Amino acid sequence: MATRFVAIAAVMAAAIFGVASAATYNVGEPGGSWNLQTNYTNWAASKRFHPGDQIVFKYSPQAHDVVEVSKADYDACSNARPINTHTSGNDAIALTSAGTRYFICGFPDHCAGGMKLQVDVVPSATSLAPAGAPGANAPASPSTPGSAATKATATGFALAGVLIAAGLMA
Ligand SMILES: *[C@@H]1O[C@H](CO)[C@@H](O)[C@H](O)[C@H]1NC(C)=O
Ligand SMILES: [Cu+2]
Repeated sequence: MATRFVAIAAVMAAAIFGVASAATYNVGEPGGSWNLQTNYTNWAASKRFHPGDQIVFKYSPQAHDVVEVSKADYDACSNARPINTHTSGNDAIALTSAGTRYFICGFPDHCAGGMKLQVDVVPSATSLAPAGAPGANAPASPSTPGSAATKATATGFALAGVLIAAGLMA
Protein backbone atom coordinates (compact mmCIF):
# COMPACT_ATOMS: atom_id res chain seq x y z
CA MET A 1 0.00 0.00 0.00
CA ALA A 2 2.67 2.47 1.06
CA THR A 3 4.76 1.40 -1.91
CA ARG A 4 1.88 2.08 -4.28
CA PHE A 5 1.33 5.51 -2.73
CA VAL A 6 5.00 6.39 -3.17
CA ALA A 7 4.88 5.29 -6.80
CA ILE A 8 1.81 7.42 -7.49
CA ALA A 9 3.28 10.37 -5.64
CA ALA A 10 6.48 10.13 -7.66
CA VAL A 11 4.58 10.08 -10.94
CA MET A 12 2.43 13.00 -9.90
CA ALA A 13 5.52 14.94 -8.85
CA ALA A 14 7.12 14.21 -12.21
CA ALA A 15 3.98 15.46 -13.94
CA ILE A 16 3.73 18.59 -11.86
CA PHE A 17 7.39 19.51 -12.11
CA GLY A 18 7.62 18.59 -15.78
CA VAL A 19 10.60 16.27 -15.64
CA ALA A 20 11.33 15.80 -19.32
CA SER A 21 13.49 13.00 -20.62
CA ALA A 22 16.97 14.02 -21.69
CA ALA A 23 17.52 14.35 -25.41
CA THR A 24 20.49 13.40 -27.56
CA TYR A 25 21.25 15.49 -30.62
CA ASN A 26 23.67 14.31 -33.29
CA VAL A 27 25.30 17.49 -34.49
CA GLY A 28 24.24 18.39 -38.02
CA GLU A 29 21.70 15.58 -38.39
CA PRO A 30 19.60 14.98 -40.30
CA GLY A 31 21.19 16.01 -43.55
CA GLY A 32 24.63 16.78 -42.20
CA SER A 33 27.19 15.91 -39.54
CA TRP A 34 30.34 17.62 -38.21
CA ASN A 35 31.77 18.69 -41.56
CA LEU A 36 32.47 21.69 -43.75
CA GLN A 37 29.09 21.61 -45.46
CA THR A 38 26.65 21.96 -42.58
CA ASN A 39 25.34 25.34 -41.45
CA TYR A 40 25.45 25.07 -37.65
CA THR A 41 23.71 28.37 -37.08
CA ASN A 42 20.68 27.00 -38.85
CA TRP A 43 21.05 23.61 -37.21
CA ALA A 44 21.15 24.96 -33.67
CA ALA A 45 18.32 27.42 -34.33
CA SER A 46 15.92 24.51 -34.77
CA LYS A 47 16.75 23.02 -31.36
CA ARG A 48 16.14 23.83 -27.74
CA PHE A 49 18.90 22.47 -25.55
CA HIS A 50 18.20 21.84 -21.88
CA PRO A 51 20.40 20.73 -18.98
CA GLY A 52 20.69 16.94 -19.12
CA ASP A 53 20.67 16.79 -22.91
CA GLN A 54 23.74 15.74 -24.82
CA ILE A 55 25.16 16.49 -28.23
CA VAL A 56 27.21 14.00 -30.24
CA PHE A 57 29.80 15.02 -32.81
CA LYS A 58 30.30 12.36 -35.50
CA TYR A 59 33.13 12.76 -37.98
CA SER A 60 36.29 11.19 -39.36
CA PRO A 61 39.12 11.86 -36.84
CA GLN A 62 41.51 12.15 -39.77
CA ALA A 63 39.54 15.09 -41.09
CA HIS A 64 38.21 16.95 -38.04
CA ASP A 65 38.22 17.31 -34.27
CA VAL A 66 36.13 19.15 -31.70
CA VAL A 67 37.57 21.85 -29.49
CA GLU A 68 35.49 23.54 -26.84
CA VAL A 69 36.57 27.14 -26.44
CA SER A 70 35.61 30.45 -24.85
CA LYS A 71 33.37 32.91 -26.63
CA ALA A 72 36.37 35.08 -27.48
CA ASP A 73 38.21 32.15 -29.02
CA TYR A 74 35.04 31.05 -30.81
CA ASP A 75 34.68 34.50 -32.32
CA ALA A 76 38.37 34.53 -33.28
CA CYS A 77 38.40 30.88 -34.44
CA SER A 78 41.35 30.19 -32.15
CA ASN A 79 42.08 26.81 -30.59
CA ALA A 80 45.13 28.08 -28.71
CA ARG A 81 43.35 27.90 -25.34
CA PRO A 82 41.10 24.81 -25.49
CA ILE A 83 38.71 24.16 -22.64
CA ASN A 84 38.39 20.58 -23.90
CA THR A 85 39.58 18.73 -26.99
CA HIS A 86 37.75 15.70 -28.41
CA THR A 87 39.22 13.53 -31.15
CA SER A 88 37.37 10.19 -31.14
CA GLY A 89 35.11 10.91 -34.10
CA ASN A 90 32.11 10.00 -31.95
CA ASP A 91 32.19 12.49 -29.10
CA ALA A 92 29.23 12.74 -26.74
CA ILE A 93 29.22 15.96 -24.78
CA ALA A 94 26.90 16.39 -21.81
CA LEU A 95 25.12 19.70 -21.49
CA THR A 96 25.02 19.63 -17.72
CA SER A 97 23.87 23.13 -16.91
CA ALA A 98 22.29 26.20 -18.43
CA GLY A 99 24.59 28.54 -20.30
CA THR A 100 26.28 28.90 -23.65
CA ARG A 101 28.92 26.46 -24.93
CA TYR A 102 31.21 27.06 -27.89
CA PHE A 103 32.73 24.40 -30.14
CA ILE A 104 35.01 24.73 -33.14
CA CYS A 105 37.00 22.39 -35.36
CA GLY A 106 40.70 22.74 -34.62
CA PHE A 107 41.90 21.77 -38.10
CA PRO A 108 43.42 24.68 -40.03
CA ASP A 109 40.80 26.96 -41.58
CA HIS A 110 37.89 24.66 -40.74
CA CYS A 111 36.42 27.02 -38.14
CA ALA A 112 36.64 29.92 -40.56
CA GLY A 113 35.08 27.61 -43.11
CA GLY A 114 32.01 27.24 -40.93
CA MET A 115 32.82 24.48 -38.44
CA LYS A 116 31.78 26.38 -35.34
CA LEU A 117 28.81 25.64 -33.15
CA GLN A 118 27.28 27.74 -30.41
CA VAL A 119 24.95 25.83 -28.09
CA ASP A 120 22.58 27.79 -25.89
CA VAL A 121 21.49 25.57 -23.02
CA VAL A 122 18.30 26.99 -21.53
CA PRO A 123 16.65 25.93 -18.27
CA SER A 124 13.92 23.33 -18.55
CA ALA A 125 10.28 24.41 -18.34
CA THR A 126 10.36 23.99 -14.55
CA SER A 127 11.81 27.45 -14.17
CA LEU A 128 9.18 29.34 -16.15
CA ALA A 129 8.38 32.66 -14.55
CA PRO A 130 5.81 32.27 -11.75
CA ALA A 131 2.32 33.54 -12.46
CA GLY A 132 2.19 37.29 -12.13
CA ALA A 133 5.89 37.78 -12.74
CA PRO A 134 6.90 40.07 -15.61
CA GLY A 135 6.80 38.12 -18.82
CA ALA A 136 4.68 35.33 -17.38
CA ASN A 137 1.87 36.17 -19.78
CA ALA A 138 4.07 36.39 -22.84
CA PRO A 139 2.84 34.12 -25.63
CA ALA A 140 4.66 30.85 -25.93
CA SER A 141 7.42 30.77 -28.48
CA PRO A 142 5.95 29.68 -31.83
CA SER A 143 8.98 27.48 -32.41
CA THR A 144 8.07 25.09 -29.58
CA PRO A 145 4.68 23.54 -30.27
CA GLY A 146 4.00 20.65 -27.93
CA SER A 147 7.01 21.26 -25.74
CA ALA A 148 8.81 18.39 -24.04
CA ALA A 149 7.43 19.59 -20.71
CA THR A 150 3.88 19.41 -22.01
CA LYS A 151 4.48 15.89 -23.24
CA ALA A 152 6.10 14.91 -19.94
CA THR A 153 3.09 16.27 -18.06
CA ALA A 154 0.66 14.36 -20.27
CA THR A 155 2.73 11.20 -19.88
CA GLY A 156 2.86 11.67 -16.13
CA PHE A 157 -0.89 11.99 -15.80
CA ALA A 158 -1.45 9.01 -18.09
CA LEU A 159 0.90 6.91 -15.97
CA ALA A 160 -0.76 8.10 -12.78
CA GLY A 161 -4.12 7.07 -14.21
CA VAL A 162 -2.82 3.59 -15.01
CA LEU A 163 -1.32 3.22 -11.55
CA ILE A 164 -4.50 4.39 -9.84
CA ALA A 165 -6.59 2.03 -11.97
CA ALA A 166 -4.26 -0.84 -11.09
CA GLY A 167 -4.60 0.06 -7.45
CA LEU A 168 -8.41 0.01 -7.63
CA MET A 169 -8.35 -3.43 -9.24
CA ALA A 170 -5.88 -4.94 -6.77
C1 LIG B 1 23.90 29.91 -42.41
O1 LIG B 1 22.67 30.24 -43.00
C2 LIG B 1 22.23 31.55 -42.68
C3 LIG B 1 20.83 31.74 -43.21
O2 LIG B 1 20.59 30.95 -44.34
C4 LIG B 1 23.22 32.56 -43.24
O3 LIG B 1 22.82 33.87 -42.91
C5 LIG B 1 24.59 32.29 -42.65
O4 LIG B 1 25.55 33.14 -43.24
C6 LIG B 1 24.99 30.84 -42.87
N1 LIG B 1 26.22 30.59 -42.16
C7 LIG B 1 27.29 30.07 -42.75
C8 LIG B 1 28.46 29.86 -41.88
O5 LIG B 1 27.28 29.78 -43.92
CU1 LIG C 1 37.15 20.21 -39.40
